Amino acid sequence: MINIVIFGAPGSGKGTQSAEIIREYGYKHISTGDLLREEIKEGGKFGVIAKKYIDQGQLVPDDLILGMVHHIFEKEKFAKGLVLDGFPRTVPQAIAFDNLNKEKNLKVNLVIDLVVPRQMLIDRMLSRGKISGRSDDNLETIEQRLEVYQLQTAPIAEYYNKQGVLRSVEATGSIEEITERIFRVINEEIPNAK
Ligand code: B4P
Repeated sequence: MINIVIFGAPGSGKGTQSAEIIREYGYKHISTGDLLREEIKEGGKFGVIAKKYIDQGQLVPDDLILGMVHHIFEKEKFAKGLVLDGFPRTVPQAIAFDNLNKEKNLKVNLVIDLVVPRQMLIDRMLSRGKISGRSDDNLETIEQRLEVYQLQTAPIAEYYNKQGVLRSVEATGSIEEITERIFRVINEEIPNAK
């Protein structure tokens, strides 16, 4: 099974581009953000805890996320490939994910870092906020999410760079242009991606 991590700041287009990769390569999608929003909608104990963090622009604690991912990873173990969207988001999550992969003789094959200027990230999330009703797409929470990204998530790039699996992609322009750049990188780095 091939693991592709879609990495980047909030609003960089991770969800949008994951959908394109899945369509093209037939992989399964694991989006921790989507999973958390489903939990919130269901209104259980886990969702109530997650909402508190998300609404403040903070990350949900690692142990909760890892429990959730472990469960989904087991469920999808027969997939041809996985697109991990929004996970890992901290270095401890990246280390835990490496350990989970090692147990199964798997690895992270490629990490695609979507690079977008800060103001464009803010504009994208504000315009999504107008239609999505997402409680974290308002200016105050967006600024907090961007700060948390710099402090807790950005260091993962160096972690994967040391493993030699990180590739940056300029994620500005039309969705189609960005998708083309991403497919090119996948085909170069993983010749058996399909
Ligand atoms: P996510 O759902 O992952 O939210 P996100 O980082 O803001 O990215 P998202 O996928 O929504 O946006 P995208 O870049 O696709 O996480 C939400 C919260 O859940 C986190 O803040 C955190 O609290 C928690 N969480 C999730 N995973 C966690 C983890 N592993 N550990 C701890 N906590 C976790 O797209 C942004 C917008 O841009 C879209 O509206 C899209 O339409 C638009 N867009 C995309 N490409 C574009 C383009 N080329 N041009 C114009 N617009 C574009």
